[in-house]
Amino acid sequence: MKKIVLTLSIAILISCTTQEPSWEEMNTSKNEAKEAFNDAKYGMFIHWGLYSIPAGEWKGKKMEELKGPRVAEWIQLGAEIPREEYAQLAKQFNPVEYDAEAIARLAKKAGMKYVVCTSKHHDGFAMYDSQVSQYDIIDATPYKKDLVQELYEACKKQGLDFGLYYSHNIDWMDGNDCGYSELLASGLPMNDKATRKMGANTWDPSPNTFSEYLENKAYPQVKEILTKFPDMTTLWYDMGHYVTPEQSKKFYQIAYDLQPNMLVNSRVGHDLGDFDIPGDNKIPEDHLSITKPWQTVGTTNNSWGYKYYDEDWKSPKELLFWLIEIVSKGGNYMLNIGPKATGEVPQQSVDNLLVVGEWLSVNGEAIYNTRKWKVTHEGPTQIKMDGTGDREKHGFKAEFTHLDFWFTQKGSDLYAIALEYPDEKIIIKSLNTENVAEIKSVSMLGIQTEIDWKQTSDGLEIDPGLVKADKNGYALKIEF
Ligand code: FHN
Repeated sequence: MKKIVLTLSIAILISCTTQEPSWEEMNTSKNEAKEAFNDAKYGMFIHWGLYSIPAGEWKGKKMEELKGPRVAEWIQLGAEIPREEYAQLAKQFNPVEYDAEAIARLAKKAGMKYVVCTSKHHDGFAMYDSQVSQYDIIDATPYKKDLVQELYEACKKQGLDFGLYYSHNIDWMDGNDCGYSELLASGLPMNDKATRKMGANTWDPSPNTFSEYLENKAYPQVKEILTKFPDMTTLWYDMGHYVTPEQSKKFYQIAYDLQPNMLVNSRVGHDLGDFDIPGDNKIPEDHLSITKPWQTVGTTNNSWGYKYYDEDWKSPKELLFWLIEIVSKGGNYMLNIGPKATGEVPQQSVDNLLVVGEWLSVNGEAIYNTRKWKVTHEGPTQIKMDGTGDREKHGFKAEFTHLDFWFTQKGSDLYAIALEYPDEKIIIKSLNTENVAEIKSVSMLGIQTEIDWKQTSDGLEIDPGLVKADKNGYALKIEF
């Protein structure tokens, strides 16, 4: 009898101690990782896959003449390419010019602190060596090398943090209709994106069910990448419009079980992310309403995947604006490159990234490890960034003035960042004697020479004739 009671209590004890942690517990346990995420500020996103072969055109038709979004990685849906026909692209995928080390060096030189690469996008093709599916870089292409592994190692070598993108919900090869009909049948509420059936394979869905896809491909592949690539800092799920709360929880839990310190983005679904994504190419207007760490993801032109005719490159100045505006609002900016099918990174994106990197090598102190201040920006230039389509349609017409300043803070120091140099006396109004404490010193990052300044009830007055620290702008360090 005693033995039975003892066995029973041990069983109860084990079941209590092995009880799964709640989402709140898992999320809170990542607080240190969230601080590191908030410190990093700037990283590289890489969209690369079979879609870089058609590069935005299928059988003579460009993305704009096809269905769905205009971004090149959506070509399979856009042209409703049958699964087997699309899979033939793998036979041509041989990126002999791919140089993982050069990409990692580029990220480093560009001032980026981490890299996140697509391990599998919506087309369902794994860019790494997967044992779960033969629709992968090793089994299906002549390249036969694990290019994610190469990048992972190159990033480690450069001291860059590493993360992976995984399209968990949409998989045009194996994901049936992305769970649309199962979600409908479940009676669970649909979010408005899901009701639009957006992204579902309606032209040639795989014969298996969505649940089978989850069990046999998505969950195992997520486990696989997390096992193959240890110490990741972020796992980037995408377009989780049709996943149920239970499925989102499972995707989160798998991540936590294998890499407990890694952050999962909000697109896992159902508000279970550790950090938020306000939108693609979107800067939040009301950043104070975001309670989690957040990240804006952006393109260097208008497409994520390589699109041969997209020449609408964001200039270095525009990219600097995105970075500064986001960082002044407390966010993190992940900027994309879309390598060609050969592995080569489009030259214009390389050039523009490097110019931003030069600016950061002088002014990085005002960006990295900073936090938002009570004022994010002062000055006449008001720019709204409302998504990929919006930026593509309206272009970028802003002209910055020497009166535009963005602010960040670190400890008790404040930074005022400008994209234009003054040719007359300037007053930084937010730094007037009413608004801030007495200023002890003002210096320009990267410059040894003293600058003339005076703090009055109107603001911080700076005399013109500033030495140019970097041609694209400067940052003032203000000490109290
Ligand atoms: O559909 C994808 C798109 O192709 C790209 O991967 C972006 C990156 O944030 N995410 C989805 C659209 O939001």
